[in-house]
Amino acid sequence: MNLELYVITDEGIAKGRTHAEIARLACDGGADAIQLRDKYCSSENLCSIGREIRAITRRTGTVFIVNDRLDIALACGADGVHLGQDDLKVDLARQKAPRPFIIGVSVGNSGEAVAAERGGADYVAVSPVFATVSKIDAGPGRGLAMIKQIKSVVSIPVIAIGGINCDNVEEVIASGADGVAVISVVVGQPDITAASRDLKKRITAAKQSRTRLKAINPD
Ligand code: TZP
Ligand code: MG
Repeated sequence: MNLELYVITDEGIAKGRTHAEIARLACDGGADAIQLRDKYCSSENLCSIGREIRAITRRTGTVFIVNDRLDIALACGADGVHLGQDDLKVDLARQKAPRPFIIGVSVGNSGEAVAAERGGADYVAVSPVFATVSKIDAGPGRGLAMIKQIKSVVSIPVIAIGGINCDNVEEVIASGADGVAVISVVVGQPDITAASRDLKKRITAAKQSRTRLKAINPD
């Protein structure tokens, strides 16, 4: 499961592009995972958009996750669901959707991260690392130290989310994140494919220097 560059769809800032178009453009730019996120869409529409994105991501071998809705994720054949602290509990979701179905959980502290892993999560998203305008109720940024702290208490992948851009992605990866989940730095750009490619390149470079540094200084 590669979640290095995890792009979340948002039609509100996409300059007229649909969820499916965002997904296709981001996949073309090398996104490793796409999350369909829409808080206002009807279940019927969400499911049909989900089916479209399933077909797109199948062609590129990209992981496909649905936000909030386990029912929709299962109905449209997605690889997984992403749950917040106020959504369906992870252990209940896991009972309904055994592995290899992927379950991700947003966490804001070590306790939530440990509970998510124990409940059956496959990854946690540290949320938000920096302040963001893309999620109204995200709250203040928790900082890079939270990534390090959560990395030290779980063994599942830790994805960083919130306010991540081309200028700070290197330090986010250097802090131990296994991947970054983003909206505005990709979806809000005129060229989603180029923006994805650029961010992916920066993640790869940051991971290489992290590996080099670890080889020199294992602690
Ligand atoms: N969950 C926590 S922060 C966030 C979500 C969906 C928004 C991330 O968007 P951006 O534009 O990359 O800060
Ligand atoms: Mg949610």
